[in-house]
Amino acid sequence: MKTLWQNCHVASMAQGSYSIIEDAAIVTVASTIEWIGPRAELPAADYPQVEDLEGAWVTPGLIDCHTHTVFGGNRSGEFEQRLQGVSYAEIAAAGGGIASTVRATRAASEDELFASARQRLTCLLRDGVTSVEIKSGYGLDLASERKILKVIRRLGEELPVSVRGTCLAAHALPPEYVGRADDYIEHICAEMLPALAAEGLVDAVDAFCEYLAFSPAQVERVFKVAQQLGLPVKLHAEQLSSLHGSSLAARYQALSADHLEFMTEEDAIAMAAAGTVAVLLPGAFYFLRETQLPPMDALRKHGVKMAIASDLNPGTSPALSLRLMLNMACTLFRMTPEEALAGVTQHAATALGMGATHGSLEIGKVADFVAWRIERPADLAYWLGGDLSKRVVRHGVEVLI
Ligand code: DI6
Ligand code: FE
Repeated sequence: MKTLWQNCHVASMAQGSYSIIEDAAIVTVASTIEWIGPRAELPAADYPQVEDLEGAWVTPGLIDCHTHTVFGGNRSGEFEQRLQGVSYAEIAAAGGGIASTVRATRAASEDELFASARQRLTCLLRDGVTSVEIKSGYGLDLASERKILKVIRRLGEELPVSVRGTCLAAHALPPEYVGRADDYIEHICAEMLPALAAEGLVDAVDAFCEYLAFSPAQVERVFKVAQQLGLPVKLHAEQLSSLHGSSLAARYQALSADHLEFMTEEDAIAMAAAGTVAVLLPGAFYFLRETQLPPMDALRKHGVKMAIASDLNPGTSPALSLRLMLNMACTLFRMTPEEALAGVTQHAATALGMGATHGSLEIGKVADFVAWRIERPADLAYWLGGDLSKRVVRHGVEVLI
């Protein structure tokens, strides 16, 4: 089916800038953009279907490149405790924190996990998201990680969104392995990753490199196995302290290193050279009331591509709106609305290894786009959440969410 979409302005986000086309037209054939440009230059042809976008601004479909959408329970009770002065570390020591989500996730059936994750993912989709990455990491044993990764695959089959599944088995130490972190890493490397990869459940491998999680040496063992399995890697790095996990990630040609508040200029240089995207997560920064900003000047100076994501998770970023993250990236991290939008389109696509097909509106790319009833692109970072009026097109077909 060939469709002409017209009466719109486009922020194509090609090369990571607005790249505005005023009074634009887009021609889609099946799921691909066959032509895009100023309407005055539209090739004369027979267009069997014409859609009037009524002056909307069209952007690429938004891409949330870092989420932990699938988990059991939630931690709003801990949120109340923290507001009364109990620290994250104290809560964790009392069996709360990630461990409580692991218990709830292990206890939940696949259908229960699917139902709760679908609700959260639907919130993201209503905000214009057409691609999302979802990590495992609240199972921490083979059967539970498999259960989560299967739910992630099913979300991609049943909802109108492209889903990438990342194995984050190295997220935290499961209770069975307390005091034996190296043994757990060995279990991940020898059993979990090979089995889950063989079942086709893993698109990328992630780990949490932090003094309260896994060391760079332990992460490197996981990366080596990922490499042998032909899987790209990503890393939670420099969120709470500087262990130079981002430089390690760069050495393994990681798609991205994420969080990064405590990274150094040397880390930025290594990431730029490797093409590793910096995924910034303002929701977690905000929710934990952090004060150390990512080194924005160093990232810009060395040309590291910056993405923005929700980090949707029950402990540190219960964020159900990617557009709200755009606002936070601007207000908290001093990004420009243009940088922020590039961070949830072109650079987010690159952070998922989808940059060649997604993230910008160009001839030959996948026809995932949103037609927003806004006055200018900066509106997307300006409004604090809310359900902006929009039409969402995925694979060339309008989706109703
Ligand atoms: N970094 C985070 O902020 C979350 N995971 C991670 O690697 C914390 C997840 C949680 O508290 O449940
Ligand atoms: Fe995360």
